[in-house]
Order: sequence, then C-alpha cells, then structure tokens
Amino acid sequence: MKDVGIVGVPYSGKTTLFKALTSAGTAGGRSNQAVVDVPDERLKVLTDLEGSKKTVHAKVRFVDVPGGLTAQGIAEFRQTDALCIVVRSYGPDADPAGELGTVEAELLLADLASIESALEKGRKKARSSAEARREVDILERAHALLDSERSLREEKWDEDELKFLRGFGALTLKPWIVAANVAEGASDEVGGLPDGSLAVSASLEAEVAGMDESEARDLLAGFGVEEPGLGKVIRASYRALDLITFLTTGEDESRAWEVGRGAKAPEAAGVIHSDLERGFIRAEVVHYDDIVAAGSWSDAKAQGRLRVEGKDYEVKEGDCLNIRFAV
Ligand SMILES: Nc1nc2c(ncn2[C@@H]2O[C@H](COP(=O)(O)OP(=O)(O)OP(=O)(O)O)[C@@H](O)[C@H]2O)c(=O)[nH]1
Ligand SMILES: [Mg+2]
Repeated sequence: MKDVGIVGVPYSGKTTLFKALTSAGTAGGRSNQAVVDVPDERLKVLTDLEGSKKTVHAKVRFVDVPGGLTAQGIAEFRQTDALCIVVRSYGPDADPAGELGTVEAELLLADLASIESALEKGRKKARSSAEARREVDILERAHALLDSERSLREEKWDEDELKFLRGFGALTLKPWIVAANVAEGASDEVGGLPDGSLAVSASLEAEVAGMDESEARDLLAGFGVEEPGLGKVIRASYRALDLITFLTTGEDESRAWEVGRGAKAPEAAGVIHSDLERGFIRAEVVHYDDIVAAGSWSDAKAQGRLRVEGKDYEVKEGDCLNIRFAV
C-alpha cells in the first residue's frame, strides 16, 4: 500500500479534498489519515464471472496535515511515497501556478535544511568512516542541486544513492501530482500547470462523498464531471509512482494488487505472499480481457488463452495470475 501526502499552501482545499477522497470526517488532531479502496471496475466483473465470495481492492492511504507544510507536516510527508499538491484554482484571486511555485520552493527549502544538518554531522564522522564519506558525497551532490533550485528528482541516482536519499525522506525525490482545486462546473483546463495536472472540485466532491455511487455520479455528471476525483487522483498517483495493477481471481476472492512497472512474475508473487516468491515455480497468466471474452478463467483456459510463464516474465497491467509454488 502506498501513502500519498496531500500538500499545499494554507486554505488551498487540502482537507476538503481529503474528505472527498476518503469520505472520512476529519477527526482533528495532528494529522488525518485514511485508507481507501482503489476503484477498479474489473473486480466486480471478475467477482461475478468467478462467483467469488469476496472482492478485495488494492488500497492507498491519504495523509492530510492541518496547516500543510509546517514542521509537523514536513515530518509526516517525509514518510509518504508520493505527494499530491493541491493548488486553489477557484475564486477571482486564484493563482494556481504561483501556489505550485511556492510549494515547490518550500519543499526545496525543507530538503536543503535537512541535508545541511546531515552534512554537518556527516562531515565529522567522515574523518573516521568510509561509509560516512560516501554519504557525504551523496549529500554534497544533493546540496548542489537544491542550491541551484532543482529538485532531487531531476538527477540520475544509482540504486544505493536512491535508497540512502529515500531513507532520508527527501521530499523533492518523491513523485508528485498536481491537483487544481477548481470551482464547481469549471472546465478541466487549468492554465500554467504542468502536463498531467488534474482538475477536481474539492467542495463538490466532498458534497457527494457520502452519497451512494450512482447518486454521486449523477450529481457530478450534472456539473460535467465524468469521473469522481478519487479515481483521477489515484490513477495519476499510480502513473507518478510507476505502478501497475495485476489481479487474482477464484471462488474465494477476486483481488487487485499493485506492483512496480517492469516487475517480473516472482516479484509480483511476492506481493501476494513472500512464500510465493521464495517457492515460485511458474505463473499461469490470463489477461483480464481474455477472461471477460471467454466468460471465466476456466473457459479462457479451455480456449487456449492461458499462458504458462516463468521467472523472467514481466507482469502486465490487467494480468490475472495464478502462482504455482512449492516451499
Ligand atoms: N468555494 C469553494 N470553497 C472551497 C473549496 N475547497 C475548499 N474551500 C473552502 O476553503 C477553505 C479552506 O479549505 P480547507 O480544505 O480547509 O483548506 P486546507 O488546505 O486544508 O487549509 P489548511 O489545513 O488550513 O492549510 C474552507 O473554508 C473551505 O470550505 C472549493 O472547491 N470551493
Ligand atoms: Mg487542512
């Protein structure tokens, strides 16, 4: 499960969006966190076709911190996997591009401050430790980047360097998406924001959050909104995190799982259970579309649409997997 931090300048609509995405009342306190199902219409189809007793969605956790990028907020956001930057795009004085710039500058400064203090400590240790010297090298490169107002994401790091910087909770290393909080009924086009930014009306979405699904869709459609914000935000987050969804289905349950794009079958098996990765023998694979076309997993198999794949197979979006393993 991935954690997505909702960041933005004060009053940009973070908490409103958080409530809309999670249908959760805000408990107040230091931060709001809620785990929600990743919407996936394929699961209902599989559940019906296979007669599954349970339907289990992939999950994502959203984190909202009152006041945004306060010291508390920065500490919380360091733990997340991705950031959703909310910029206010409604009202006569809206300046979404300016707000985005402000947030980016704050994220840069937060990283700069933490890297400077780590450098100070690291340089002392570096006199006696080779490990610390390597870390200081990484920190110095990171510092130079941030100092020229570039985020850490813009540099090519090798796996070890990435691991170190991630462990550090570097904010500008995290993938991020931009959500423009637009007025009800506004178009999806918001000027001045990067490609791939999405538009949501946080207040409208929060209004429909408690309604049942078809009622909510009708009301949103009345404002020209075709898809609820949750789906949009999660899809954009998956894209930013480079995740794909694979599925498992059967009598017990139909279920969605997430894995990094490019993952091989054993790694995907390991998402389900570490035993399945350790004892991986082969994967039986039927693509979701083939199950739907055939009418069920076993019909797809009967029609020769089931493939047997080995440990080098790269799992594709929408693959349904049955892992054969022995431990
Ligand atoms: N008209 C309108 N008002 C909104 C919208 N989104 C938020 N607001 C209002 O703007 C104010 C601030 O919204 P919040 O969601 O609390 O903003 P926030 O980003 O969480 O603010 P902080 O936690 O204080 O940083 C509230 O009064 C909301 O009702 C919107 O889409 N349309
Ligand atoms: Mg708030």
